[in-house]
Amino acid sequence: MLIAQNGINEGSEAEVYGWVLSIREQKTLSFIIVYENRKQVQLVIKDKKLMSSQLKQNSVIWAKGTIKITDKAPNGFEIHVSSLKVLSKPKKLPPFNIMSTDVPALDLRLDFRALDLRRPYNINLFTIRSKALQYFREYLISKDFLEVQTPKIIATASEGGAALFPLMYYDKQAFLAQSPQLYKEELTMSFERVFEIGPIFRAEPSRTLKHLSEAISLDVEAAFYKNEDLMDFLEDMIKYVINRLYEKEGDALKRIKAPTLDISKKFPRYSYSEVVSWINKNLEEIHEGEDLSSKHLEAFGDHVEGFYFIKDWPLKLKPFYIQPKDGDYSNSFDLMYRGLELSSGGERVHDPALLRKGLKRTGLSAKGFKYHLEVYNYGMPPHGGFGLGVDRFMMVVTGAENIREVVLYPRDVRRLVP
Ligand code: AMO
Repeated sequence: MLIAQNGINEGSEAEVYGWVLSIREQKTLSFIIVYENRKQVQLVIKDKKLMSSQLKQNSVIWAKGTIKITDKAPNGFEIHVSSLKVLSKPKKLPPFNIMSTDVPALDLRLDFRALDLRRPYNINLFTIRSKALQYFREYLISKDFLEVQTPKIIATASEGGAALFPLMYYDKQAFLAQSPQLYKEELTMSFERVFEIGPIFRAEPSRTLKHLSEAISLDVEAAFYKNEDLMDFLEDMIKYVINRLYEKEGDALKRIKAPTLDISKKFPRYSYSEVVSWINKNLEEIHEGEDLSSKHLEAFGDHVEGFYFIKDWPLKLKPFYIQPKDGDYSNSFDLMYRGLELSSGGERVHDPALLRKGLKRTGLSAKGFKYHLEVYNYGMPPHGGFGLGVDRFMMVVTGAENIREVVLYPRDVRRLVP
C-alpha cells in the first residue's frame, strides 16, 4: 500500500507498506525494492541506523520518506526514507530466493506456492491471467451474453461416465461437475445467450503437462448459433482478448518473455477427414473414425502452426448432446493451438427423441437424465456452444510448457496440497 497525500511529485511525503523483494547495500546508500500492491517501489536509505538485522528479503515493512522523481527507479520514482519499521520478519530461511534468475524446480515451487507467487515473474503472469478474464468478460458482455453460475455438485455425469469425482452428498452419492454442459444448454431456453467462467473437475488418471483435475473453463452457449457461427464467435473472441492484452498489458508480457502470437489471419478450418488424410500421407496409417492422438495433433499442429479448427468430427467420438451431421459425422469443432486442444464445441441436439438416441449411442441411461430430458418437452430452441480451457489458453499466451505454471494452486493426480 502506498499513501502519497499530494500525489507522486518531487518532494512530497509518502508512506509505503509492503514486502521486501531485494536489498542492495552500497558504501553510503542502501537500495530496497519493495512490492506494494503488485508494483515495485524503490526505497533509498542514507541513514545506516535505519538498516536492521530484521530487514531482509521477504520482511514486511512500513517506511516513510520523500519522493524523488527518477527514471532510474521502477515506475519512475523512489522514496528517500526517513523512518522505517519492520512489521513482520521471516522466521525461517526461505527454500529459494525469489529474485534468483535460477528458477527452482516446479515441484519445490508448488510446495511453497505462496512464496513462489512473490516472484516478479508470477506477479506479472497472474496479473495477465486476471486481465485476460476481464477482457473475455468484456467481449461476452458486449455481445449481450449473460454471466451465469451453475451447480458444481451434481447427480449425473454431464460428459459421459468416465473421469468423475464421486462424493457423499448427505446420504446420497453425488459428483463434482465435469462441465456446466447440461445447465448451460437448459439456460438458452430462458436467457438465449449465456456464459460461465468456473471450475470443471476431471479425475484424470495420468500426470501430463496439459491436464489438471480441477481446471477453469469458459463456457459459452447460445440459442440459434450454428457450427460456423460458433467458430466465428470463438475466433473473434480469442483475437479480441489477445489484442487487448497486447494493447494494455505489453509491459507485463514483455517481462515474462511471452511469445508474440500471430493472429492476423483467419484461423484455418480443417475437417476431421482432411486431417486424417494428411496424417495418412505424412505420418502413419490411420482409419477414418479413429480418434486423433497427441502425436497426430502435434505433427499436424507443427505443419499448420498457430490457431486452427478441426471440425465435423465423427459422431462416435463426440458426447451424446452433439448434433449429428450426414449420418456418421457431427456439427462439432475443436479449436487448436499447434498440438494443444484449447476448446471444443458444436451444435447441440434440441429434439428430445434424438437426445435419447444420443444417450443410447454413448451407453448412458435415459433414467439418469430424466430431468434434463423433461426440459426438452417444453420447446427447446436450436442451440450451440463451446467450452474453452482458460488454463490452456494461458499456456498459449504466456508460452508456459506446463499447465501448472499458470494456475495458482494446481490439482492433479499427485497434488492436493497446498
Ligand atoms: P471438453 O471436455 O473438450 O468439452 O473440455 C473443453 C475444454 O476444457 C479444457 N479441459 C481441460 N483443461 C485442463 N485439464 C483438463 N483435465 C481439462 N479437460 C478439459 C480443454 C478443453 O478443450 N462440454 C464440453 C464443451 C462444449 O461442448 O461446450 C466439454 O467439456 O481446453
